[in-house]
Amino acid sequence: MAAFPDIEKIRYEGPESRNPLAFRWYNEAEEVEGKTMKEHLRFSVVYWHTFRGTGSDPFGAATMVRPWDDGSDSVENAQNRVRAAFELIEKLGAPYYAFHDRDVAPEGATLAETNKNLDAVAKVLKEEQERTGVKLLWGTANLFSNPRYMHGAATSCNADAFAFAASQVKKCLEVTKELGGVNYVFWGGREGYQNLYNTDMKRELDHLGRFLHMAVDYAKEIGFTGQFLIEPKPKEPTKHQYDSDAAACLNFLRAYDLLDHFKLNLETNHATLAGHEMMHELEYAGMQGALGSIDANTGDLLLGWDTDQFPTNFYLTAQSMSVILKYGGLAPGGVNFDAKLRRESFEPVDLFHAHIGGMDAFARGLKIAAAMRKDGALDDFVKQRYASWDGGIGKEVESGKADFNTLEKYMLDKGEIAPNQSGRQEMLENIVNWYL
Ligand code: XUL
Ligand code: CO
Repeated sequence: MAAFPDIEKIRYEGPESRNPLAFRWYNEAEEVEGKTMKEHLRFSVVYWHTFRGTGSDPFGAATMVRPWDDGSDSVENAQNRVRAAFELIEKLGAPYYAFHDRDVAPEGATLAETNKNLDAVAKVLKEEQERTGVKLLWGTANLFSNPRYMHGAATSCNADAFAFAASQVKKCLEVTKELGGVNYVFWGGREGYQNLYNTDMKRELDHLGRFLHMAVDYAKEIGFTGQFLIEPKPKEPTKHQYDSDAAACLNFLRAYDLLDHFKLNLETNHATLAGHEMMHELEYAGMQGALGSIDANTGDLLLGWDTDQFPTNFYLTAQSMSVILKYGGLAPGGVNFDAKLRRESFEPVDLFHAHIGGMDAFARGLKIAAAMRKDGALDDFVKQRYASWDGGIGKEVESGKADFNTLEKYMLDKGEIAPNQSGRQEMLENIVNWYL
């Protein structure tokens, strides 16, 4: 039985369309900078919010109406849910999806039983992937929901929690490989702390380094060749998350000799919680060769937590896409909608409206970014702004020829610096608006 019987495949109808169940910008075959939109954007639907999100919050119970879900924790219900999920993903025309082990299959009484449940659901995931052609962008292990991880997983004070987490990641890597996943994500979950009075930070971070090396070794052992990604987030659930932002993650990876094996999965709302714009996080990762994938969503500037809303703001998506294009795209990563419906949007059709809006916002952002890049309006200004480094004393500094003695001599001779020029921020902000 169809889960969304009244909804047809979503089609591109162009910007003039007034059909809310059509794309106005996402035209998967349309070429931008020599690649199709589908190849650039590599959209992915998340299993956790989209198929396990109930709409409950600390003040009230579940609101979502999901006729295909019997509400039980049975393996059979989990398998039926997979069929509903692939119906939605296929009707949206999203080429990828992403999951946590515990979203797709229920935990059993023991680790062995849990692994068996996961295998039983993975079998249906594989069937549905083959039936629809939808692929797995990434898998990940949920190392935060179960109370055994109250003190963390790889950074727990309890060595058994580390061992359980390792077993869970081992199994999840096997399943991700079996399903042809092209990436594997580590979001820190409860890897962090609330208070240093009870925390040995050095020991916890050493353990996290060990844990990730074990994952790298195991991937090699089983021949999993997907890209490993770390997803930064500064707070929630713990007060101090170890992987707080792109810079902190890259420093950690460098300190523990893991840089060759990981890139970053950057999430918009996590960037804002860290006090950064998404553009900053993308640029920071990009310039270090570590831009892997994005979790596309948006926060609410009036609220200080991870609201995980669907992105609809062209300004934001244009900024993100301009950095992504600058660094050559996201593949094998993609644009993964780590976003959820408001609890008031409880009907199944709302899942379509949300994804259509997000996909259109990124498609429009891609076109805006490409148009700005084609005209070179910002690039030319930036190049010109740094022109003093292209020759003369600037070039001597960049090429390593100058030292403090030569610089002092240069300045003693010259007496004062060349006049500064305006940064023209307001003009550039206006120019960006030309393209919107
Ligand atoms: C949590 C978050 C996670 C990761 C995957 O804020 O973003 O869903 O994306 O574990
Ligand atoms: Co995320």
